[in-house]
Amino acid sequence: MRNLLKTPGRSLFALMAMTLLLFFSSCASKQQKEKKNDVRPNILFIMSDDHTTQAISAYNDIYAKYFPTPNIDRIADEGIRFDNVYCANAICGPSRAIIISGKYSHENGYYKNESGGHFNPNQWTFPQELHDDGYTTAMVGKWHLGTKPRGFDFYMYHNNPGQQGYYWNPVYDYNGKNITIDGYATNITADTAIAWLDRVKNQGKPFLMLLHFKAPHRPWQPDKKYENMYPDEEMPYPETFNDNYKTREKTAGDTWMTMDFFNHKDMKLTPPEGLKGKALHKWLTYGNKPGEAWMPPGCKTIEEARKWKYQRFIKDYLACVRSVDDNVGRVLDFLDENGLAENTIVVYTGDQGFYLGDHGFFDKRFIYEPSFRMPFLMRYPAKLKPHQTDNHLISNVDFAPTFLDFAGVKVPPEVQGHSFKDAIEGKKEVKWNNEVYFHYYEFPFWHHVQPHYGMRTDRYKIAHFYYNIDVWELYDMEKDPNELNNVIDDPAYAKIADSLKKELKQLMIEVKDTGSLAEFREITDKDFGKLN
Ligand code: SGN
Ligand code: CA
Repeated sequence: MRNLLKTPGRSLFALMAMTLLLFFSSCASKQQKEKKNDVRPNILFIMSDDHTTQAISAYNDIYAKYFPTPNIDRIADEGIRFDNVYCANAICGPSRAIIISGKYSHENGYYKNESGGHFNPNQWTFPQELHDDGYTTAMVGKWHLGTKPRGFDFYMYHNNPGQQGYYWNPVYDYNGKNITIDGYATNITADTAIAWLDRVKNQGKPFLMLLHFKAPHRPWQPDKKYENMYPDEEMPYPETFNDNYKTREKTAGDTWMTMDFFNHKDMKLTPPEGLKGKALHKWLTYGNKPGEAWMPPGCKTIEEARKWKYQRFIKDYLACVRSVDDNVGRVLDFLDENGLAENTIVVYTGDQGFYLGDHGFFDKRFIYEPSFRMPFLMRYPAKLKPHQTDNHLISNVDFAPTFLDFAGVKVPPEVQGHSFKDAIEGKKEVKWNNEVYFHYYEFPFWHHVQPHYGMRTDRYKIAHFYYNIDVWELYDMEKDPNELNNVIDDPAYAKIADSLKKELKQLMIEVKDTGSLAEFREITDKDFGKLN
């Protein structure tokens, strides 16, 4: 201030500075005021790990009679069930990275789980953006990206080695501090989410919560209360349970994810007494590798063994889903009881699909429908009509820009996805995706699925498996929705194959996945480092 009086130049500068300061402080207080009446929607993004459409009754699954999901279904009944949502890489960490960054794996740099390194936290993410734009933000549950979550006022994520999470007595990183909480992870994750929602509900700011259940991921351990409540009946088998992999011998026919690859631990067998350390580990994981297929007690034929393993697996998986569904119900009740339901966008999804005996598999990874397709349900009573179904082809790169659009926040140009808000609100003249893109890299661990890229259109799916084979596949989804007949060599499809290959090439240019096959293989081979 003293200098102000000395030289006219300086005083002018100081005056300007003061004016600016006053201007900004008035803006700030305006913002504060605005925040008080901030009516932008809250966003509650619920994502389970490996929960697939074939185990959600809103999608009319074959298990609905025995294991319905009434609470998850509520989101669809009171909002929209999306039937064509796909992940751009059907594996956990990479799918999560795509969702938060709005970019494909080759642009966000997070390609694989196994030796996939850490998600680069310096890049743009939608939670950080919403946080910067006045949202109060939290993430609870499975994170699985190695680096600490950024852009969250609160986080608590599974932080055991590998970050897969434990079902029982999970270890979490709680806002930077490692803690163990006694109990069952699905319940604890929901408890923590509800407690946080309760803390922020009157802050006068909209919230974003990522609520990520570890369940129903392997090793499929249900809560005690559901452990012995299984129906006695045999669970139904999916239509493709006995797939013989004809026309797909080198791809679907050459994996380590058939019923033969369930290990002793998956099947909850009791280890022989006295086994410890390495020997115990070897016994528990026996089944993981080729040549380790074992016969369950009392089974005489391979057919019996396959069915026995499927039954044990599916009942555990569905019992894990039951806890997820209960806890989704608790969270929805909390919104109701606190008058938050109307203005909260609730999404329920899984990080990819999953094989529940489909094609004779468990696990995911392939571009085939059961793992490529994601469940996606959305409710937003203030703006979206109930009882709707939606058929737009949507990719998980589109989630981030859609949330920003609903929040009225500008989407930065580097984001590769597109908002589907206008499309689902029925606005005319909306140009929408003709295809969804896919690229999977991890090989051979886990489960020996050949790296491949491809796309799905309304009618067709085309994919190129390229790591140490050179195989193209083409499916006519209208005639062959179960993808049992690869028609790439069928002369009747020659023209279509040709034009789809061209379309795919064009799409790869558009999404900037233009590396050579040798470069793609390098990604598969490269050790980017381990989590934790
Ligand atoms: C673990 C599982 C695999 C699974 C991957 C990836 N093995 O490694 O079966 O495919 O996770 O799952 S386990 O015996 O350690 O459970 S993902 O959901 O994280 O992609
Ligand atoms: Ca997963």
